[in-house]
Amino acid sequence: MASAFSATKFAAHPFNTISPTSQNKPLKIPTAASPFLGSTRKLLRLTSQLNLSRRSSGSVFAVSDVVKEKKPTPTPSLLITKGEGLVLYEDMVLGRAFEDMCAQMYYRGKMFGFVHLYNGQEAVSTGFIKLLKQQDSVVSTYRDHVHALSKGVPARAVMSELFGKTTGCCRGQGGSMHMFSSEHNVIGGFAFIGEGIPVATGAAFTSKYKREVLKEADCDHVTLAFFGDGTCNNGQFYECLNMAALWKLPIVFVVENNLWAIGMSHLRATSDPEIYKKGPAFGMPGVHVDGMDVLKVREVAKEAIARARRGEGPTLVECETYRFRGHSLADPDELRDPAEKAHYAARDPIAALKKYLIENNLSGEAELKAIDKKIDELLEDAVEFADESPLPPRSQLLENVFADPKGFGIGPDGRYRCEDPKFTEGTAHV
Ligand SMILES: Cc1ncc(C[n+]2csc(CCOP(=O)(O)OP(=O)(O)O)c2C)c(N)n1
Ligand SMILES: [Mg+2]
Repeated sequence: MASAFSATKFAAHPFNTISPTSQNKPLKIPTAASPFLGSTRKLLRLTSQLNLSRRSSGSVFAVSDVVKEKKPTPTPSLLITKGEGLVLYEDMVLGRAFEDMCAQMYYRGKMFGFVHLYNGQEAVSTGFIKLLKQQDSVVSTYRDHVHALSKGVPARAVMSELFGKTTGCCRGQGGSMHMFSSEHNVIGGFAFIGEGIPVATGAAFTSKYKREVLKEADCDHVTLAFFGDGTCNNGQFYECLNMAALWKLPIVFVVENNLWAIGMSHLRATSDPEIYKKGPAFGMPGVHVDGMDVLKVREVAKEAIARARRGEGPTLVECETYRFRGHSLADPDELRDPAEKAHYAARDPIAALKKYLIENNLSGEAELKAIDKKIDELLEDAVEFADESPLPPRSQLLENVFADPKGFGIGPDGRYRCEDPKFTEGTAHV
């Protein structure tokens, strides 16, 4: 197997940083001052630092690298089997099509509040989460639908949650930014940036505690914490890196660096934009990977997850990615440079994997089209199911809001106080 990412190299030294080689040309960042970017000097420094094609230390192949280097016949050195390739393809198509359907439903007034889509970033979710076991945990952000889908939460349950229906994975009480499923160990989408990182750190601590203190020898669960570039300027990120490294927790911090935090350029907001370098500062490996290439992401994820499972501690992985839509569906997306958008559109992770599968005779147009069709049907069904599902009863409003069932939410008669007419009149004695 043409790997990749030798495990020994990865784990050799906790202060290692590993960079990918890539044929992808780095984004040409404009040198003229722009109202949305930082100083030209800083940009020039970054352009030269991020010149991926000049990075040394061979390690992870890009889809395009492999396609270029290999003959179009399957060989034992391919990075994936046919079965694995189809799983990755189906998951990414599901993520993309689900989000496109969300946009349609949002504009038809079926969803409320902010809805943040994941289009363009699929290789990160798929590349990582498809390697997990059911008992491993995922912690997300407000951009969480696709993480939940990759982890196995049914499309019906995610769509119904978005519609605010009782059949949703949080019975309609969470909505777009709060996907949760204890069955699938999706332990939350979080609307406040950085808020999920301590929760993920706690989950990883639980796994370690079970294994080492409670002597549950088979507890080797790993937690993945997903969050964005903007979130890495938040204090909780640093506190948790410290704790995770100190206690060697089984966690992978996955930064989805899509270059923007709403309308704030990453380059303008961060003193050192190369986020992966912050790992070694805390004594854990930091890895940069092309997040538009699912095979590269998967190779990096494999080793980071295995390292955590072996009890060797956390890893910080920075995935360079891009969102193909605005920050949320309320964002007209007028700030970003069309040239930048075109640069990343040309690196669409689904198109790249499709090309790889076909050129290596792992699949063909007809087989992939059949997957696309299956996903379309699945989503039609999810929308129909969500639409027909009932809304939660009014009494569910205060459920899970108060820890003490005899507290504010429930009156002495055992009924919800909101059902007491005096409550809505504002005359109830609480
Ligand atoms: C604690 C906190 N401060 C501010 C916000 C407002 N806010 C919402 S999204 C966002 C940008 C986050 O960017 P990034 O981490 O790069 O994630 P992306 O949206 O790009 O996936 C901010 C500042 C928030 N949600 N929480
Ligand atoms: Mg971002």
